[in-house]
Amino acid sequence: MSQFLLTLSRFTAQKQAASPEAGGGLDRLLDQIGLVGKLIAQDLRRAGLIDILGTTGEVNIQGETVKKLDEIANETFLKAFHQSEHVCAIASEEMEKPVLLSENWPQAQYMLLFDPLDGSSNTDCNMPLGTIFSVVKSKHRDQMPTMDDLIHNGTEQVAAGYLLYGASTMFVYTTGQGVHGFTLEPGIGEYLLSHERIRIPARGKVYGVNEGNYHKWSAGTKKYVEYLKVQDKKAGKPYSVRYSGCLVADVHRILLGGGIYLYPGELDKPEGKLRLLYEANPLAWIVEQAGGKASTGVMRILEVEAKQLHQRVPLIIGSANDVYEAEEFIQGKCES
Ligand code: FDP
Repeated sequence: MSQFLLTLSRFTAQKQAASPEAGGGLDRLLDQIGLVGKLIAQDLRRAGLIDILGTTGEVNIQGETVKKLDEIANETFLKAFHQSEHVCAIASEEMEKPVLLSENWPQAQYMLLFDPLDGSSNTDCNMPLGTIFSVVKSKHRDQMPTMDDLIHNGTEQVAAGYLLYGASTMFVYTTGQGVHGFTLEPGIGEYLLSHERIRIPARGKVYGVNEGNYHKWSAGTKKYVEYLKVQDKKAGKPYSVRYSGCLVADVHRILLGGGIYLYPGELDKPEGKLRLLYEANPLAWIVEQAGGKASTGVMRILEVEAKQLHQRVPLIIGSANDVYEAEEFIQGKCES
């Protein structure tokens, strides 16, 4: 816990002042995402008491059943960013196409991509959920961005982060100057700095993967996961499994304590399940900024060429030594 009482808005304003080259308004944009997070957290807290659990009966662009809370969280983002000074375009997991906010142009130069409610299978059983966001700057100063401008590589992000709705609500972000975590103090409705300059251990003792998919994996992925279970006290094995079904919660655990999260490609689905632009890229930047590593198994996530808004990518993320080792297995360079 930080020694000082520092709110998210004061902290981001101080960071912004220290690096004016980042461009104005990023601090206010992060603050607005924090507000969205408070509203979503409030809905989640009351979800069992009002009629917002279950599905809407619709299927989203990903072919997934839309939960009522997915839709509510997405709407909250739309309301918070329409007619605002913050962003000129937004894209979401829940929307087939981006929304261009010409009314905010030219004042707003940033574009926001997000997964409004990550881990939505957890909604109906009071388990952790998250929101993931990625911010990029519009390339053109003198013209409104087009829909294609939202498709960018991870190295172009200017801010990235997530909200974790667990026992407490946390806001974790990076703008390329380390990773900082804030915990929502519900009594006063403020995020207070609780985890300054998070560093991920170089190696951990935990792995997170949906092992029900074992028979769909490549031989290298199978061998790696088997290797983590070998009885070898000196090497710190076997590792423990921790998998909540919420990417944000699983990566957050690893960010703080070390280890590895995998959502690998599968034999008949080599692209994996997770989305590059608003899931893998922001989490990859966060983990790299904390000293960890994020890979597809064969290359750095942040360098994957973005071709489509809802592009999927395999994700192997966590402690640098663990991810390096996983890559060796996946690439067939290591047998045991
Ligand atoms: P969900 O589809 O429930 O929104 O974002 C995708 C995601 O959740 C991640 O949060 C989670 O880690 C993963 O999918 C869970 O997928 P499996 O059910 O296939 O394990």
